[in-house]
Amino acid sequence: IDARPHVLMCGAYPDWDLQPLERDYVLHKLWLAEDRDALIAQCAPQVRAIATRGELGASAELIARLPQLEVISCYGVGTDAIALDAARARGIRVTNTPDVLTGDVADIAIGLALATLRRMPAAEAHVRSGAWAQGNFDLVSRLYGKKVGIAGYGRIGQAVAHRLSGFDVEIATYGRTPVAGSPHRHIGSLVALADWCDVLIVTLAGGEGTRGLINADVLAALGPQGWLVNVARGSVADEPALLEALEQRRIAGAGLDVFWNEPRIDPRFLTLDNVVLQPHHGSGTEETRRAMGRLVRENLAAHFAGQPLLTPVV
Ligand code: 8YV
Repeated sequence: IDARPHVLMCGAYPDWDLQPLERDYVLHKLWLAEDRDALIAQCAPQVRAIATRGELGASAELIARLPQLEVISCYGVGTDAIALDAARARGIRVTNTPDVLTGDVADIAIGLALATLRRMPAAEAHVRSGAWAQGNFDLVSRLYGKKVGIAGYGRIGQAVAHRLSGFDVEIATYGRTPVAGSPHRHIGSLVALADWCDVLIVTLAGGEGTRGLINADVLAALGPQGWLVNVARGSVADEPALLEALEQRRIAGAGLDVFWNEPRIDPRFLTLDNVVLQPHHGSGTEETRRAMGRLVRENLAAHFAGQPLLTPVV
């Protein structure tokens, strides 16, 4: 008989992860199912693990339908889309992929800040379209010399600050708790940070505790000369307020990797010329995705071998 544990996969993984997973587990691929409900009902009696992705998570309803569930392994550091309380209540373990993606997400924050202030995508379009021969591109804004506020000063926020320390910018930070030994000024409210800075980089964790924190007041404090970069979760911004501020130029512009309703984002973003948009790709390098996949597999393997989990959340 086939002794491999059954795993419900909520989203696609690259082939280099799928192949070893296929070998070690019986996989039920929810993202390929025409009738998701039927697939869940059919595999529920066997499923002992969920393999999911940061943006897909695992709902309380899904967890409730899987009576044999023991472990949820998340391909991503953010577990805000996983019903952690429901898992905790049943003693279901949860793992994520911290650290291996920190550098990449910090890199994309810097890249978005530069691309947005320097308007690099629009400038490139100017070259590609041949318009350059008819005239020079508009003058843009510089990053260096500016005041940068970092909202969310955990692993990723600290990596952003580390990278920025070579950029001749002033840095201040906001986080739940001031980080001991930080060389940067801590500002105790988001409105005060937005008021102080020219560029606000958001690396806050997602979830109910941070929902809508980047609201109309914060955007008003950032002001018409202020820029927003969000590499955290779409949910941390009040997106209607953000769209309005961008459309009415009440902030200068935004570099965004995350949105409400990904991947079907609000089409109003697509018509703005003061934004640079990325497809939730902060961790999307081959090097990091390989490391994330390895961690997902190693956590599952550790669980089924009765070994300590590598990166437990619950
Ligand atoms: C990924 C992420 O895009 O780590 C996270 O929390 O959002 C990203 O790394 C995602 O989890 C991959 O599906």
